[in-house]
Amino acid sequence: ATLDASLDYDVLIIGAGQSGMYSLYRMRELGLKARVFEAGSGEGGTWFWNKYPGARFDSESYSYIFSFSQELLDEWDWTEHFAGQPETLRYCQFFAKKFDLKRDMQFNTAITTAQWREDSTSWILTDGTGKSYTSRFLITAMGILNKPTLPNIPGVRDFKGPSFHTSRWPDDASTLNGQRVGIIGTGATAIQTIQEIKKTVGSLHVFQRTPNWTAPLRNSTISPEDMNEIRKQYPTIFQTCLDSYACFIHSSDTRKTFDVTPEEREKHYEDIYSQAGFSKWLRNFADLGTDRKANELFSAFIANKIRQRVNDPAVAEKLIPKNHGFGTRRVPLEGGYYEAFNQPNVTLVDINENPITRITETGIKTKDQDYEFDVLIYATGFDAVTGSFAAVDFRGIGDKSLKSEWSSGIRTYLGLTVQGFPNMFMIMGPHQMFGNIPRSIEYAVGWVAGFIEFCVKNSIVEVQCTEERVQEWTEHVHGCAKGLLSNEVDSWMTGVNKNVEGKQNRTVARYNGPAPGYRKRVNEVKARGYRDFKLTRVGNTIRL
Ligand code: NA7
Repeated sequence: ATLDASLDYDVLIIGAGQSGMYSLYRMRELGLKARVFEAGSGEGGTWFWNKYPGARFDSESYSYIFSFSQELLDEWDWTEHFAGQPETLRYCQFFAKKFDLKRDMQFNTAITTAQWREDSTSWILTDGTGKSYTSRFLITAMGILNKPTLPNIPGVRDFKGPSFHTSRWPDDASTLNGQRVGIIGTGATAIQTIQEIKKTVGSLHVFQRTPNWTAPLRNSTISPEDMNEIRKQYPTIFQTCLDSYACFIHSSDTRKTFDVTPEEREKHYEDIYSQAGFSKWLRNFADLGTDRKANELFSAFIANKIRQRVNDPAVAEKLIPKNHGFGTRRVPLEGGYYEAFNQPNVTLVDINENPITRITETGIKTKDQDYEFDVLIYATGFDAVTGSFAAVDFRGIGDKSLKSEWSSGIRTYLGLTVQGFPNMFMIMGPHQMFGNIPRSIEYAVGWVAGFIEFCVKNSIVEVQCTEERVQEWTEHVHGCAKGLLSNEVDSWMTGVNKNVEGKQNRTVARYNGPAPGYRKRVNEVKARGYRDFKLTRVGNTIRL
């Protein structure tokens, strides 16, 4: 039964990734009737789609999972400190199976419209086949990197051989044995792909527009004994994450770059460089992300490491970023990326020197040369954060479209709700805290579940954030971004994707403040009894 017999469900959830799965779990726990819609044919979201060779965590596996269920923690063993995609997808499947989630999930179902109905205070969603579904609440759990974008290069559809985006990797492409391969892009995805396929391709040409700062991941296996030790550490691991700036296991040094002697500084740089995972970025001196001179110093340190690893000095120089500093974009991690360029069959093509003029039937044409390939790979990223929202026609009060609401800038309250879109909650929405994603998901889903429970208990049928609070939140989010070097650089985190109309200029797409501060603010809204929202019982607006 539903809360309102005229509706199909209490809660509809878009997306069966980790956000959607956990949302379903929590809604069921409240005794609500919920349904998840997923465009893919299986659960897992990011880990379902991104099955390109080499896809893996850049964060420690045991810090990047759900923490809420002791049983789940007890029953799941990680085999690598930084798990590969197949293992993480198995984890997602294990989670779904353990809690029997799939009976309330509908796959191969892309939601195309979502319309608020004022008279019945409910949402109606339609899928690609025209079927519709109604509910009181709506949770968007669509992920921040799920709309792949192809490059805006003429002829992008002309290539006759197999060509695909990394997040749509065909099963039969496997590792591209002996093939002549071209890859466009040098982001985190391309770096993982290149260092894996370099082992089997016949030849590989890497088309680079902007080099990225990357450093060793230093992955290793986890023995069953090690796993038992890690399991004992889980409470500490999760607490460490919650206490840190962006919920990672690593926290920055309390010292600033110029507080220490050059010798001490060099020693710290070498220490963090030799450690696994994001240490180089997140255990760096406190001012890496805010002090230009400090940032230049560490960038120079990494540049030297790159020079030491790449045989051809001219290639090394091309692989060193010149226009942005270390850590001002999400730092990709690698294992053997730079060494790929020492292989005789791998070529770096700097497309600033030699621009691509078009994709042809047989390969890529640049200003100076025609390249022929058997396979073309687009590692060209995503219409991030807002892209998944743009793919659904969301309509709120007065038929207002979400697209138009955000056309002159993202505006939300807490990154969780949007003015004029009642009863809609966003998990990993724009202006929400998302550092370590599972930590952030667990928090956001927990908060939303608390709010929905409150509504059910108090017979509240409509909740809406107010213009005043949205204004305050938006200003707060922009304020948090001030002074960060990362906000002076084009990246998906600053809302830029040159392949997407309306995403040519930088904006603030995510919450840049510290995670504990974010949670404090959002917890306070709950503690105040959600009075910051306009709350409506059947027929009357209340201020509780
Ligand atoms: P990214 O980080 O957005 O990288 C996309 C790459 O594709 C990047 O090197 C782009 O160069 C390049 N690109 C995009 N369009 C073009 C065109 N038109 N021509 C040439 N090169 C192009 O996406 P990823 O998938 O690698 O990583 C996304 C996140 O996933 C990552 O941050 C992790 O959190 C996991 P550009 O830098 O724009 O010059």
